[in-house]
Amino acid sequence: MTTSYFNAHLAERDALIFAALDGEKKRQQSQIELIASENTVSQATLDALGSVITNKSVEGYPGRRFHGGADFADVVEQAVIDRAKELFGVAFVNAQPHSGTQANQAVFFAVLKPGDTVLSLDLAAGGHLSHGAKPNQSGRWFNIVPYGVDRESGRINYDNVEQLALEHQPKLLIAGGSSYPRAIDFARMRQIADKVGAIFLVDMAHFAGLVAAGVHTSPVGHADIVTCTTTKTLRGARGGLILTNREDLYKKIQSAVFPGVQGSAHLATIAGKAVCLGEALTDEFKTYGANVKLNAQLLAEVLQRRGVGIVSGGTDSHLVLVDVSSKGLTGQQAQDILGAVNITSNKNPIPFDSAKPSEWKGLRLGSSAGTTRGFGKGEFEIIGNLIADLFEAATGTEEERKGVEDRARKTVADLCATFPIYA
Ligand code: DSN
Repeated sequence: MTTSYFNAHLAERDALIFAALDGEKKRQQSQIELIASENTVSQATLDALGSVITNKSVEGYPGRRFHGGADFADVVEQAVIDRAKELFGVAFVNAQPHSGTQANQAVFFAVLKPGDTVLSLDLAAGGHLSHGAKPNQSGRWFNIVPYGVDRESGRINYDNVEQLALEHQPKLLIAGGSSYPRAIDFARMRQIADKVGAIFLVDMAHFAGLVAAGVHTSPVGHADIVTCTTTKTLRGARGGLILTNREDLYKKIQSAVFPGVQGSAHLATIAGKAVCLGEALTDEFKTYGANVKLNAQLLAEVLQRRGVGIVSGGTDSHLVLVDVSSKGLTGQQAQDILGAVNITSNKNPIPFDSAKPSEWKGLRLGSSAGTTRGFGKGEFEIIGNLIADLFEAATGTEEERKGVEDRARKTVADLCATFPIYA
């Protein structure tokens, strides 16, 4: 093998991929990221993700591997386990799920049989694909009973959840999702699970970083099992974790992840998870988490003040679900309007929305990535007003629309230049 194989960097070896990754870096540097599931990882996390440990195959768990040469792999995976235990105050951790969806799939594999009943938040009400959406394996292989939210308040109606649980006797009750902006009453959900003997799973993928920072109620102590991703508010590598205090469930989860639904561990990702969990244990991260929540609340307030509908009237997390039909728009139109001025967001269903994505009325926004680059109160006030201006101009004259768009593009460019990333 020539030395260039080991030493030449991407720019020299693969022009197509180098250009795409360079373009992506520039895109992230020059756009305001408001997608609620995204964040911007540290250079230290990037270093771990791009490290030589990607070459190593390991099956099994630290100290009990099927492959030799696993000493350093064990150090890395054990660091994730120890740090997650400390961060979330749990007894047992599985560090290997490739993503939040695989974490949930492993939980299903550990505690259910095909055909068993699961009670989970409906996708349109803020749930997640892997909690029983029809096209997902969870929705195909299990009997899913969805619960929703109140039409008026946009919040979970716990009496309704209890009624459904009593009627359908689920084996698994799930709380959490991808676009439910409000705090969940974990204690009440625990009571409901206990009434019917269900296992209680909380998927805190979106708000795990806020739990870590101490600005969101922790599901640990209420749930039998907690899953999460290490991306999103936890601001780390793209992967999953499973946490529990129950040794009986831990044993089932261990064999459900490997060899149940996964093979060899992705060690570079696991190294990235370790780095971000180490960062999340610092005081700096606690301040970050508090700011993420304050910034999301401010964004919701500004938009509401400007007559933009906010589902549930606000947020208790990093996530703001906007009803853009309040400004005569669809979610897709709103996403495109913001995209045209370099603000990234995603269309989303809102409760009781159409099943067709092209008709969705929602736009999901999040404050995690903006807060990471240093945006505070002043910047989120500007961003909220910019969004409202753009929505209003969309139904104005061509000249008005162009004027607002030009100003917005300049403001976005100025904000990104003032708060650079990976400079
Ligand atoms: N669950 C998806 C989301 O919330 O956007 C991806 O993480």
